[in-house]
Amino acid sequence: MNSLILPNFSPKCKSYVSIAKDVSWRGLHTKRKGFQKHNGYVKIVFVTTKGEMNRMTTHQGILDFVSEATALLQPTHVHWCDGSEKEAETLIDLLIQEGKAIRLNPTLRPNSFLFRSDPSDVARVENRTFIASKTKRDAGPTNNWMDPKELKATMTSLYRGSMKGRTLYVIPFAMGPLRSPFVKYGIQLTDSPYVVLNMRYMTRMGFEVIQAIQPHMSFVPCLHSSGYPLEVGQMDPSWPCAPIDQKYITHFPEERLIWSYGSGYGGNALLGKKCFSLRIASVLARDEGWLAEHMLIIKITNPEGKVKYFTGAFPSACGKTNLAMLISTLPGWKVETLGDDIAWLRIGKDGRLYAMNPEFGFFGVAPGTSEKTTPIAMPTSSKDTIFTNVALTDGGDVWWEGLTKPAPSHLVDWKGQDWKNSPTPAAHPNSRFTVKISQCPALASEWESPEGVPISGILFGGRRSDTIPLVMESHSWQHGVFFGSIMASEITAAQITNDYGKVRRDPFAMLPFIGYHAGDYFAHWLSMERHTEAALLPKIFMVNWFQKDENNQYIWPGFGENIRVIKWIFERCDGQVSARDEAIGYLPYQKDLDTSHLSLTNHQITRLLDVNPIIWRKEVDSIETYYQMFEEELPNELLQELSDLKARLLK
Ligand code: O2Y
Ligand code: MN
Repeated sequence: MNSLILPNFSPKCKSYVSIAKDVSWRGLHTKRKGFQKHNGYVKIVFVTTKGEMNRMTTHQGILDFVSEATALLQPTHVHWCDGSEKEAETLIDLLIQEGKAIRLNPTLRPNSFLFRSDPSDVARVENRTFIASKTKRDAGPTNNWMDPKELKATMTSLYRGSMKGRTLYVIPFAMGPLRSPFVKYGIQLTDSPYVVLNMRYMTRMGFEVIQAIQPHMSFVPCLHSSGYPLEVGQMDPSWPCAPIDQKYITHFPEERLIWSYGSGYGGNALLGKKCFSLRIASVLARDEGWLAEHMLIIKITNPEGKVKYFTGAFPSACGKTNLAMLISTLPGWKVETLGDDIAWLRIGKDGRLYAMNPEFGFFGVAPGTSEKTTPIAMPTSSKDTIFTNVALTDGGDVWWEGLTKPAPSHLVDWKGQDWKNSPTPAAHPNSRFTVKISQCPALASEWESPEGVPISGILFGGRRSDTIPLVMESHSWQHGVFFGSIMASEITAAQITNDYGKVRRDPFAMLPFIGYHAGDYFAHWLSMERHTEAALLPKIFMVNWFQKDENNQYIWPGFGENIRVIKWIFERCDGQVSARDEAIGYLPYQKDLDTSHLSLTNHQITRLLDVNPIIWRKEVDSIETYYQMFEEELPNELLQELSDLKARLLK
C-alpha cells in the first residue's frame, strides 16, 4: 500500500487532485482508494504493487537510487516526471496558487511566468561548490576540495528529512539528442517544482528519456534538495532555500555523482547544466577521450553558400550570447545558432572535431538583452518563457535594465517592491529567462544532428582594454592550447565582485567548471593532437572586441559588426587569406579585415591589430606568475610555448 500525503490539501485544490490522477495516467497503475485525515494532512490512499511501480522503468539502479533517497529525504510524496504539457500546467497552477509564481499577461507574453528568488539565492555560489575527488591533488588548484567521506557525512545529515512535507520529483533527463550515440543520461531528484519546469526547457526530460535508459546503461545520479523541510503547519516561503553556509554544490567525480543542497537557483539547482555537462562531463571526457567545454556553437554561411561551424569560449560579460545569436551586418553573411553555452567535442570517424550541444534550452541573462544588443533573444523569449528575478510592469509584462530607455515610470522590482526610477536596479543583474532552444528563430536546422557538426575553428575570447589584438590565430594546436590556458578578462562594473578593472585569468572560460586538476585538463587538450592528423583539427583563434583608446572609448564597434572578424576567421580556415606572422600569433593584414562602411580611421585599425612588445613582456611576466599555481602539473609544452613567446618578443 502506498500513500500520498498532501499538506494544506483542500478538496477544492484541483492541482493536487490532478497530480494524483496523473499517477495512474503515467502508467504507475495506482488506484485511488479514498481520502483519510492524517495529522492535519489529507492522505490520499493508493494501492500500488512494486511490480506495477516498475513499469515506469525496470532499471534497478534508478529504482534503488530513488528508493534510497526517498528513505533519507522523507518526502511526503514521490512524483515521477513524464515531461508532459499537462504535468507542467499542473505544476505551474500549483505554484501560482501557492503564490510562488506569477502568470504574465497572456496577450503580451503567452504561457510565461515570473519567479522571484530569495534575495540570498541569486547566482551560482563558487565558494560553496566542491569537487570531492578522493585526493585533494585531483581537484587541483582551481577547485574547492573536500574529502568525499567527510562531505557525504555532512550532507547526509543535512539531507535527512529535508523533504518533509514536500514532494520529491524524479526527473529523468538526457544531455544530447536521444538518438545521438553520445547522449548521456541523468536522474535528478528535487523538491523544487520550479527546477522541474526549468529542467523541462533546459534538457530533454521525461517519459521518453526514462524509456531510453536501458537496464545496462549508466546514468548520473543528481540529488537536489532546497534545504527547507516543512513541518506540519509551517509556512512555506515563496522561494525555499538554506542559509549560505549550509549550501553545498558538490561533485564526486570518481562516482560520477552530484549532490546539491540549499539553493534553488540556476547552475546550483539545474544540475544538467554546469554540474553535469561541464564538471562531471569534463571528467568523463578526460577518461573517454573527448572534450566537455563552456562554448557556444555557431554556423556561418558565406555569400557563396559555403558553410563552416565554429565554437567559442568566452568568460562572462564578453558578449557570448550576442555572438551565439549574431545578426550579421555584412550582406550575404549569415549566422545561425546551435548552442549558446556548452559544447561536447569529439573526433569523428573522418578525423575532424565534431561539436554537439548537450542542452535543450537557454538560461539567458536578462539585463542588457535588447533589440540593439541581442535582437534574436527578443522573439526567442516572447512566449513559453520562465523569467526569474526580472521586474514586472503594470501591464503584467517583464522589464530589465537595458531593455528600453527610459524605464517604465512604475515597476515592481525583483524583490516584489514598488519601483519608480529608484537608484537600485529593478531586475537583479543575474536575472534570467529560460526557454527551449527551438524557439530561437536563428536556430540552425542541424542543431540536433546526432554526430554533432564538424568544427573549422575555435574562438577564445576575453575583455581586455589592451594587450590582445582584435583577432589572432595560433601557430599550431599546441600554441592554441596555450591561448586557451592564458585566457583572461577584465572584471566589469556589472559583475558581482569588488575587483572592478582587474584582469582575472579564466582558462578556456572553464575556471569554475573543470571537474579535476586544471594541469591535467591542459594536458588532455594537448593530447587531442595525438588522436588525429594536425591538419584535421580546427584552427584556434583569440578575439578581443574590447580594446579601448586613450579616451577610454571602445575602438571596435562590436555587436553585429563582429561578423567582420568572423569573416576573416572563415577565410583563414578556407585558405583564402594570408596573415602576418607575429611573435604572438598570425594577425590579419589590414586589407583582409573588412572594415567597409565603418567609421574607423587607419590609426584605429592599426591599433586594433597592433602587437605592443612592451605590453606583451608585462603579459609574459603575468602569465609566468599565474602558471606557478599549477606547479609541477603544468604541461611542459605550455612552459615551452611561454619561453618561445618570450624569445620571439625579444627579437
Ligand atoms: O547564476 C547562475 O546560476 C547562472 S550561471 C550561467 C547560466 C547560463 C549560462 N552560463 C552561466 C555561467 O555562469 O557561465
Ligand atoms: Mn556559461
